[in-house]
Formats: sequence, structure tokens, C-alpha cells
Amino acid sequence: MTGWDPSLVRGQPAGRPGRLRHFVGGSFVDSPDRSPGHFPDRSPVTGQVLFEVAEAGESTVDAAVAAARAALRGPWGRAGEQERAALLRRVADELDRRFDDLVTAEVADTGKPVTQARSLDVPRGAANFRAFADLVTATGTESFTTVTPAGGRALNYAVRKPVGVVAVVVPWNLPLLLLTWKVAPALACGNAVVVKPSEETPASATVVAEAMAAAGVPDGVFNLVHGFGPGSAGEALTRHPDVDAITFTGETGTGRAIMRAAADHVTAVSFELGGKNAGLVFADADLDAAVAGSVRSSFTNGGQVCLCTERLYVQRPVFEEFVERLTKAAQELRFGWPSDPDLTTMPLISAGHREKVLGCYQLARDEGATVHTGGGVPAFGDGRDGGAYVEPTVLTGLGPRTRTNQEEIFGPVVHIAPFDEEEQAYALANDSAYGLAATVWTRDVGRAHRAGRALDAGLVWVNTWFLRDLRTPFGGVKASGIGREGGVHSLGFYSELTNVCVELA
Ligand code: NAD
Ligand code: 6OD
Repeated sequence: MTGWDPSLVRGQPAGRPGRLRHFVGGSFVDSPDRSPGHFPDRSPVTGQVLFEVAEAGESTVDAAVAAARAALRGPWGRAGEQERAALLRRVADELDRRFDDLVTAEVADTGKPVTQARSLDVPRGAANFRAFADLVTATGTESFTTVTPAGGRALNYAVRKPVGVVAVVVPWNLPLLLLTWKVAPALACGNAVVVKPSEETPASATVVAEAMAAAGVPDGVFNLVHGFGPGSAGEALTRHPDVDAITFTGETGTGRAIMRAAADHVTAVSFELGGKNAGLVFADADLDAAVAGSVRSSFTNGGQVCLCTERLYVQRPVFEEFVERLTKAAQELRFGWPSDPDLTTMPLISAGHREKVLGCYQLARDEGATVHTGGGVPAFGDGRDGGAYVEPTVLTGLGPRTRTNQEEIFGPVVHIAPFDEEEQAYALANDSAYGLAATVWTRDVGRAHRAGRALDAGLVWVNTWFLRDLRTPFGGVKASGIGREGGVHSLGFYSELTNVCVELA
């Protein structure tokens, strides 16, 4: 195992890269010889190799799925909700105990500001486990008394059972938050999981595996396999005949591939996919709040949050002032090392993703956009020049049907366009293949509620953004996903209900 050396957060590891291994049946294991081998995990800050990561092929995935199945046949398969909730709370305590290591791992892999990891990403790990521990013990199932044909009575009640082996496939943008968002309810419902983190961000999942072992999670209940998607661990896991359900967060195109794989075994899927989220700023809004909120919603995490706003529509009377103020705010975002306390931006995840985002900046220019700020690559004159930085970018001048306004970029960029009437704003926002989140800035309470109904999105935030209550439904419409997770909706996906009907004497 590697130590979680704090120097990793600068993307400049002190010694040779550490090794990250799979976690199968309660032990850390390397890939067997005939599996693909190892791959490098690079720092987005400097491009240096931080870890050598074992890559799982079919045999490792088989072993992980078999370990999960075996765990379900053991005492874990018979554990009641109280017992499972107690275990989830021990995991949460263990994640709290490993707080600093999780910050190191998450920042090393993503290059995000330490302040953000400490305030958002890492606290959500333990919070996810506590929320679903509470929920699973507080949520009953339905029960009906039915009149029989003979005029007697029958009692119907539903029994909640685990689905079985759940494959958890997650992306790189909020690695710990998203992994625990799925693993916590899956375990709360009594399943066993095989987790496949992104090849870009294997580190915090490794700390989670260590925490699971320390908390006393039975062997095989939590398994971790590393690797890529197609032709690697991701595909082997999602095609596996003994996986009962797949929960996936990532790109819409990957969702399509996984859905095809799942079709062979009629495996249940829950999908949280891409977005091209709109923000609407009405002239009656508190403009200070709208500007500050839009800076957060467009540039947090380098714009690499599925909920980020990439399209802003601003009512004409305040359009020019808004563009000017947002541009100035984008110019004030600070590049620094992840450990700088007042850091406000971060690199993209990889050189490959930077190429994609720079390609989108060029496409916007080719489509005729005005670039108010950004559009390029910052120069540092130090190790960060090997990293994956791009400038936060503000664009105007493009129509709603341009590729820039239709395709997800997943970087620190926003296009701003004017609108006149409320209905027009909703039509512009809804003119998208996606429907994950929308943000509305207005002082009109009636409009706030109208917007919630008018916008084709799974999540509508009014005068705020990314404010979460883990009991609420989370997910997207159209190409942004299938199903909802969060609160009882997670319990719905991660469990099966058997209805029992007993005729009463
Ligand atoms: P991605 O789809 O490329 O990868 C996600 C995961 O899927 C990774 O672990 C990857 O290895 C795996 N994978 C890739 N191809 C696969 C295949 N054919 N079979 C099985 N597994 C496969 O996504 P990404 O680039 O890691 O993340 C960014 C994307 O995720 C963006 O589109 C973003 O909008 C989306 N996202 C959505 C949400 C949401 O809640 N809706 C949250 C976060 C990110
Ligand atoms: O907050 C959450 O529960 C969640 N699933 C956030 C997803 C963010 C996307 O990048």
C-alpha cells in the first residue's frame, strides 16, 4: 500500500509512485498475471505519475463478483436494517477518522483546491453513509387490508429485500462524493457491491476500501476493481451475468454502451448522465447574488460538475451589466497550487480532457462567438505548466442551436445570451437534448414556482445552486439519465419488494 503523503496534493510526489491495488473479498490484490497489468495515474496539476494502478481484466472482475455473491450467502445476507445501519455509521466514523488521507487522495487525483475537498467532497463521504443509515431504519413498506371475494379480509404487505450484487461505476469529477452516494444506499439495503472508480481517480476509493475493512464490513460486501471502460474492468463488470443491478454516473454515450451491455441479462440500471444546464437570470433578480451564484455554478471544480451551468440566459435590461460583471468575476478566479487557502480554480482532470475543452473553445470561435475572457491556457513558469489548466471562459454571440450551446463541454466555460419574456426563457432553457439541472435567479415567488414546472430538468434551483438535501430525488430527464437516486428513491433502486398476501381467518 502507498502512504497518503501530503506532498501528493502538489502533484510532486517525494519518491517513486505508490501502487494501488484492487480490493476483493476483504484483501488488497494485484491483477493476476494474465490480466492487463498496470497503468499510471497522473497528477492534473503537474502531469507527474502519482500511482501505478493495477488494471482488472475479466478474471479479477469475476473474482470480485464471486466474492460479492458469497458475502450475500453469508451472515450479511441475513442482517437486518438496524444491523446494517449500525455498520454504515461505523463506516462514516472511519471516514471521519481518515479525513486528512481522503483529502490528500482526492486532491492528488483531481487537483481540486484543498479548501473545496475539505468543505464539500470529503464531508459528503461520511454524510452519505449517515443519511442512508437514518433513512433505511426510518422507512417502512406499504401494507393494505383487502376485502376477499367471500367478504373476509386479507393482509398485503411488502418485504424489502436486497437486489443482490450491484455494480457501481463512477466518474472522476467528484470521485468520493459520487462513489459513496451509491455505495451507502446499496449497503443500507443489504446488497454487496463491486465498485469501478474512474481510471483518472483511483485513490480515494482505495482509502474507502481501507475504511471498510477497519469498520468491520464483512469480506466481499465491498469490492473495488480498477481499470478503464471498454475492453477493461468497466465493460467486464457491466457485462457480467452475475451482476443484478448497475448504478452508473458518467457521460451519456457511456450510458448508452452500458445499457446495451445490461440488455443481455436484463440487468436493472440507474443512470446519472451528462448535462447542458441552463441558468436564467431575470431582471428582478438580486444581481449581486446572481453573479456570485453564476460564478459558482459555471466554474466550481473547473466547470467539471454535471450540474454546472454552461448556458446562461439573462433578461435584456440587465444583460450587458451581467456580462460585464461575470467577465470580471471570471478574470478574478485565482490559479494557484491546490493547497493555497484562497484558491478559486483548478486544472482539468487530464491532458486529454484539456484537448477536448480547448477544441470546444476553438469551435466557439469558429461558430462566431465573442470571447470576453479566457479561451486559452495560462502560463506559470513552474511545474504546473505540465498540468491540465485552461482559462475560465465567458462567451456571447451564439444562437441556441450552435454546437457550443448544445454539446456538453465539461470545463470552465459559459455562454451568455439575452431573452425578453419569461416563456421565451423557458423555451431556450428547454431547447436541449439534456435535462439535468436548471438555475433561476428571480425575486418573484410566483415565477420561482412556475419555473419549477416549466423547466424540463430533474433539478431546478431558485436563487441558489447545488444546495443538497440527501432525502430529495436526484437525477435527470431526457439524455441526462434514467431514474432517481436520493432518499427513498435510492431505497427503491437498491432493493426489491416482494408483496406477501395473507388471507386472514
Ligand atoms: P465516462 O462516462 O467517460 O466514465 C465514467 C465511468 O465509466 C468511468 O469509471 C469509466 O471508466 C467507465 N466507463 C467508460 N466506458 C465504459 C464502458 N463502455 N463500460 C463500462 N464502463 C465504462 O465519464 P467521465 O468522463 O468519467 O465523467 C464526466 C461525465 O460524467 C460528464 O458527462 C458528466 O456530465 C457526467 N456526470 C454526470 C453526473 C450526474 O449526476 N448526472 C455526475 C457526475 C458526472
Ligand atoms: O450531490 C449529489 O448527490 C450528486 N449526485 C452530485 C452530482 C454531481 C455531478 O457532478
